[in-house]
Amino acid sequence: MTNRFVLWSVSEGVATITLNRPEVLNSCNRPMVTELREAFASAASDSGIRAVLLTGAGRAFCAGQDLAEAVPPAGDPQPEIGDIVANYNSLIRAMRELEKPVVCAVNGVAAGAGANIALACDIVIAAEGASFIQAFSKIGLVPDNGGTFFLPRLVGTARAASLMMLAEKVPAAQAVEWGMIYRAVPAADLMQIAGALAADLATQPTRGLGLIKRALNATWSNDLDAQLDMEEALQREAGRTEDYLEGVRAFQEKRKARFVGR
Ligand code: T3D
Repeated sequence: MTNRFVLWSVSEGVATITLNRPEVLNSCNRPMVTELREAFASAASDSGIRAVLLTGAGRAFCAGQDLAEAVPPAGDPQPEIGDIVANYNSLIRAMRELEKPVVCAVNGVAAGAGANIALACDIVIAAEGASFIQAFSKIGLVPDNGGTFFLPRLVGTARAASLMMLAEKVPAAQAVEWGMIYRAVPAADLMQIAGALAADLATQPTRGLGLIKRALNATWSNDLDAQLDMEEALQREAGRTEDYLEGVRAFQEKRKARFVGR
């Protein structure tokens, strides 16, 4: 994996992925999105990795698409931006298909694609000074990176439509109040709190957590019958894991469980 624009480190079962173009608020050029996707693929293929922590370097989480890359030199024809979006789509699919928990530590502004990359994570914790902006409409574009999927499901259509059409900044506290993210914490504590959460998740029953993620992915399109059938199938799978037996034994023996992630 080449690491020009994305930092990658692994410790105690947690892969920390850091967007690293702080001079342009970690806005995404194509190689950065490719590196990010590769990082999630590495997290998927390495059984030693049991949780992912995603954050940004510097004062921002991510300002979305690198607009310097998107706009052609004066006089050149209008660019075809479908390829840029297709690259993002592969990233969002990789994030949602990764059957391991992804914690996002939003350290500053998350705008455009950056906001929706955060919303594609499983548990989002933001610094109190961070904010979320569906910046797309300001430049004549449509929310992408799954924004039109995640946001209305998180906050309802009325709020989603307003945020997308007005491109208003949503401060972290309001994002919590609206159910867009999980927690807002003091900036100085963000990495400690998010890191401890990811580290704890990395000691939990990884297969079970992955199956929860699969069920949550499906619940937005399944009807009740289909979801009940899916729960039954997933529970059969979870019931065959070593971690299930260990969890029950630990309960019976009144001790802390030692989960191995399978
Ligand atoms: O090809 C396609 O476009 C399709 C894909 C689209 C997906 C998208 O994400 S579209 C949305 C793109 N993002 C935006 O429109 C957000 C643009 N940025 C902003 O609105 C503001 O920068 C922020 C609200 C995020 C933060 O404002 P502020 O005042 O804290 O910082 P700033 O001064 O605006 O930015 C600091 C530097 O970062 C500045 O560079 P400089 O002047 O110091 O050399 C600025 O140009 C640069 N920067 C910020 N955002 C981007 C960026 N450079 C390139 N691309 C950016 N998106």
